[in-house]
Amino acid sequence: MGELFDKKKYFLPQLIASGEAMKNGIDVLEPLLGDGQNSEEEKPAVVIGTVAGDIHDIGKNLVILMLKNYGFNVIDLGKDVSKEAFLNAALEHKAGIIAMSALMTTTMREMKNVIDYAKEKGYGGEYMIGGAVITPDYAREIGAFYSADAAEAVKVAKEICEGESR
Ligand code: B12
Repeated sequence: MGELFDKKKYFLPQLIASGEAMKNGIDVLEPLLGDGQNSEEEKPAVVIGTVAGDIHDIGKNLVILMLKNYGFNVIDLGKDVSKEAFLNAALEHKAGIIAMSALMTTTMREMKNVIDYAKEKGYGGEYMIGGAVITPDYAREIGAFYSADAAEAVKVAKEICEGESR
């Protein structure tokens, strides 16, 4: 869909329809994949959302699907999530990881705002970020772990739990 959009063969209505189709597909897959209860030891909670000003959520939803399937307790805050909402949910659920998605160059900066705000308020967990515009360098720069896709997100989340450093 992304490639056809870039080539101007598809337009916004098709993209919105693809987003809906993806969501419906995930709703079908999720119960079939189980809840990951049998997988290894108990994993910490992960609070996840698309940052403020950004409504792209297809990639984030794939990351959630994979993390849940590997036994993580994922709290999905949805899209256009404020820094206050990220922090409040992380504290409420005692989350070990705040995970953020951003698909636009304009909204990726919000990730740093969330991290600065959470640190200022004393949150001691880790951060994991992703989305098409995010690079490993940017993640390092703002003090977050990076993952390029949903499968790698599971690997990175496991490494965070095992106390690996960036
Ligand atoms: C689908 C889409 C939309 C849909 C979104 C539907 C939905 N429910 O998400 C709709 C039509 C709503 C949309 C709207 C807009 N879009 Co749009 N959209 C796209 C498109 C075509 C595909 C994005 C996508 O879903 N990819 C598929 C998923 C699976 O990939 P992904 O998100 O990258 O996720 C993977 C990884 O990145 C990673 N990942 C993602 N999140 C996270 C999070 C964590 C924690 C981790 C670890 C990993 C991770 O894992 C995922 C799975 O492997 C892209 C173009 C492109 N080629 O990427 C443009 C694109 C992102 N959109 C763009 C723009 C500009 C907009 C609009 C502003 C357009 C407009 N003028 O209104 C609005 C934005 C409104 C807003 N405020 O957010 C631009 C952004 C440009 C930029 N660089 O800043 C792009 C790049 C298109 C372009 N070439 O111009 N869009």
